[in-house]
Parts: sequence; structure tokens; C-alpha cells
Amino acid sequence: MEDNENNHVKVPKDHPRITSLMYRHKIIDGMKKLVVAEAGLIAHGRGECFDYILGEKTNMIAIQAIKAAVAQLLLAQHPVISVNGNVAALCPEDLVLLSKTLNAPLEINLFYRKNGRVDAIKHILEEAGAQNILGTDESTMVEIEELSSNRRNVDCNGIKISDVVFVPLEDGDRTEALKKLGKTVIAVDLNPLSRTAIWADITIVDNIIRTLPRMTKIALKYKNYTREQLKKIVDVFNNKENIQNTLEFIIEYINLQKEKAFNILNK
Ligand code: PTJ
Repeated sequence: MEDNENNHVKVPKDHPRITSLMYRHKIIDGMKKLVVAEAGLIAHGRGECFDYILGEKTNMIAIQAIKAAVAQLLLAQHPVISVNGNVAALCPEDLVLLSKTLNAPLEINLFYRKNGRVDAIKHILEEAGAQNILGTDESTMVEIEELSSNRRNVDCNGIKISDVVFVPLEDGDRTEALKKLGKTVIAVDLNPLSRTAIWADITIVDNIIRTLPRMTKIALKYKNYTREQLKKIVDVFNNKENIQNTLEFIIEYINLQKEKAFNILNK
């Protein structure tokens, strides 16, 4: 990792938590460039905490949810990928690749609508190869009444007319509002108990940095499937079981870590 002059730290390449530190610095740099909201740092920390108790790996339960999500997005008439500051800072290239593979536009939709943030996010996405980013032109923005937060401002060519919305890491109220509008919501959230996780139709409990490349890989395969095959994948998925299995996975993981810690403590 590069020397970060502002923080006066140099993280050695062999640091055991190098990946986690690298993404932290992406979030910090993103905040300095207005891409990430100040609260995005706290959201990232909460995510790290949940990732820790999931073993920082994509488990089989999440893979099933990812498969259902990709199938659902390929079946959609108007799929949209909603982008906030954290996701744009963490994995802009992966967002662009997924958008192109699924033929689903990216729409910037922010909770904290500070001046300059939309432009900063547009810039980082364009640098990563994005074109025709929605949510950036005031003349095409409309409000969805069901939402009181800034997220009610949506693009009339995107979320407004969408049937399936992909919402990577997010605050809870929008998923509920989008559902009330009859949309299918796919969420990525490391917290399996968040309102987003509970309200979504398909909840991927995984770190967005691992989820997006996996989705693209699966999308490339599923693009050759028939609609019937894709429907079958969606139909066998059950989000209640998904959340339940994830919670059981966490409990088992913590018990295992407890045993490991006690073995050391008892020496
Ligand atoms: O850029 P904006 O203005 O749209 O704001 C974005 C944030 C994330 C600040 C805003 O949506 C927010 O405050 O979200 P919350 O309510 O903190 O929820 C974020 C959720 O994402 C939490 O449940 C976290 O556990 C989860 N999360 C954080 N990092 C990741 C994550 N989930 C998946 N991958 C991550 N890397």
C-alpha cells in the first residue's frame, strides 16, 4: 500500500490485514474527494464488524443468493443498479463491468446529497469506464412520494420505471418504499438483520467487494440460459431461509472462534 502522507502511515505489504486496510483507505480517500459521505466511514466500520463474524469469506448461502440475484436481474425488463458513495469508492470498475454484463444502467442515488457529491461519483464511475450514468441530470429527476429521505429523487429513465432494483449496501427505508411501489429489490448487506436485509426479495449477505466480481462471473454463464432456466433458479430461492441460514452460520462461526480463543487462553 502506498504511503499515505496525510495519515503519516506506511502499511507494510505483508501486514496480516492488508486487504481490509486497503479498502479502508479507499473509503477515506473517497471521503476526501466527496465521493463518500462522512457517515459512510461509520457504515463501512459496521460492515467490517459483520464481515468479521462471517469469517470474511463468501459462504455457500451467499452464493445461492448471488445466483438468484443474477437470474432475477437477467429476467428483468428494466433492471437498475443503484450506486451510493461507498460502493463507488470501493469498487467502481466492478460496478461498471456488472452493469455492462447485465445490460443494467447505473443510477447514482444518495442519502446524503451534499453539493458536488453526484459529480464526484459520476467522475469516479466514468474513470472506470461508465457511460450514460443515470441520476446525474436534474431535468430527468422525479420524486417518489413513498420516501421522505433524499433517496426519493430518482431518474425517470431508471429507478422510476425499473422492475428490479439492485441496491448494494444501503439504509433501510428505501427498500421498504421500493417494495411498496411493486419493485423487486435485491440487496447486498453484511448485516443480515438490517431493515434492508429483511425487506429485500433477495438479500446477499456478503461484502460488496467480493459480491460484484462473483455476480459478473455468474452473469456471463447465465446469459446463455433460457428464461425457463433462470425462472427455476429464482423460484427455488427463499429469502426467509436465506436469512435464517445466515444467522445460523454466524452463530456456528462465533462458537468455533470461541473454542479457538479459549484453547489459546487456557494454555
Ligand atoms: O452515499 P450515500 O449518501 O448514499 O450514503 C451511503 C451510506 C452507506 C452512508 C448510507 O446508505 C448509510 O448510512 O447506510 P447505513 O444505514 O449505515 O447502512 C449501511 C449497511 O451496509 C450496514 O448494514 C452495513 O453493515 C452494510 N455494509 C457496510 N459496508 C459494506 C456493507 N455491506 C456489504 N458490503 C460492504 N462493504
